[in-house]
Amino acid sequence: MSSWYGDAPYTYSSLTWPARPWPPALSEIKAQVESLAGTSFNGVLANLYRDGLDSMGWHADDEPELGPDPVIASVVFGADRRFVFRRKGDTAEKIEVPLGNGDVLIMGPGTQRRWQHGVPKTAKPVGERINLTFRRII
Ligand SMILES: O=C(O)CCC(=O)C(=O)O
Ligand SMILES: [Mn+2]
Repeated sequence: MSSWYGDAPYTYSSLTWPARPWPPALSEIKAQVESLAGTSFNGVLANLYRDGLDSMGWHADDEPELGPDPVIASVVFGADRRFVFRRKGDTAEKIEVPLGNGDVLIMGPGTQRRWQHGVPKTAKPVGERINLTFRRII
């Protein structure tokens, strides 16, 4: 389950999300991740993983409206889930980044061009997880 907040519309997985005003809590988090990432964002995709069956398949956030080499900041709340990277050209090796409640992952230049990432399903009993990915629509 996802929703988009931002100054511009965003097309993601063939769906177009309209521009939507920033709730105060999200603009506060945005300001903090902007200072961590050293760049500015104008939208956030919020994802809710209700349990271990909710997942995110392999993908790169490389839509044209993010520009040629976007920086994306990801903030996690709630349950621990596996967050995994694999190279676009060599998918055998997986690199897992442990992300827990309150963690921030900055996916810097080159990440979306060269890597895919995803959050696999898990059979373990896990609670809800919310992920915020801050993006810049050009
Ligand atoms: O939930 C996550 O940690 C990743 C979400 C993600 O990759 C996305 O929204 O593009
Ligand atoms: Mn992504």
